Amino acid sequence: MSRPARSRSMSTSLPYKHAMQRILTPSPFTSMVVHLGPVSPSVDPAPPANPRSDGYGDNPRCLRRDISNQLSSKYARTQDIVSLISNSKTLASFQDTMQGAGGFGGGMGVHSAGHFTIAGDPGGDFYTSPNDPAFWLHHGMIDRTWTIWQSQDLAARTTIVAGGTNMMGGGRQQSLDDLVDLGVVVDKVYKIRDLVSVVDGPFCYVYE
Ligand SMILES: [Cu+2]
Repeated sequence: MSRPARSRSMSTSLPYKHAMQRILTPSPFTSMVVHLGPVSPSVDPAPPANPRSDGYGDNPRCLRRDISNQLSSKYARTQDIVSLISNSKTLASFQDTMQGAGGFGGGMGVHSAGHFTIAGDPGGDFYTSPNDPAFWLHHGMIDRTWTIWQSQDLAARTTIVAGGTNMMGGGRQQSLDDLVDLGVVVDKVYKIRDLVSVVDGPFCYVYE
């Protein structure tokens, strides 16, 4: 659900250029080493090229972030999240608003803004951004936001999908019977309908 708009953002010149790139200041991740990628780096200076063309080679380097509140203070405020949840009457509009599908001219969605608030390497690389631990905090909030939206009309909103089948947008309309194959990450191949509830199927969690 989250990938297409992000890709669109990554392939477009950013309206904001951060002034500094830094190694992390003291924190649990100060010495964290990143291994995969880069595939589509967005930082300057760019990390060294990966020894393999697919980005899967070992390429040890320091985790870097390029944190700024420029985007989060405009597009990822509490009021933006409240508006997203309250004003999205369909899943398609929820997704498009969350992604900022209108492009930079119409502002950013909370999803894109969160990613560019972290930025850096690998956080600013579409293909390897999950290797920054902060990615999971951001996507946990994305999931929480979706779950709150879903709970506003639970029965109806756990039996729907919207959007096309291509990761970059487009493709034929998705179906609840389309398959989700996560490759080496998960052995089982699920249907989307198995994954649209946080308490049924393989998931069992709620947000407080
Ligand atoms: Cu994301």
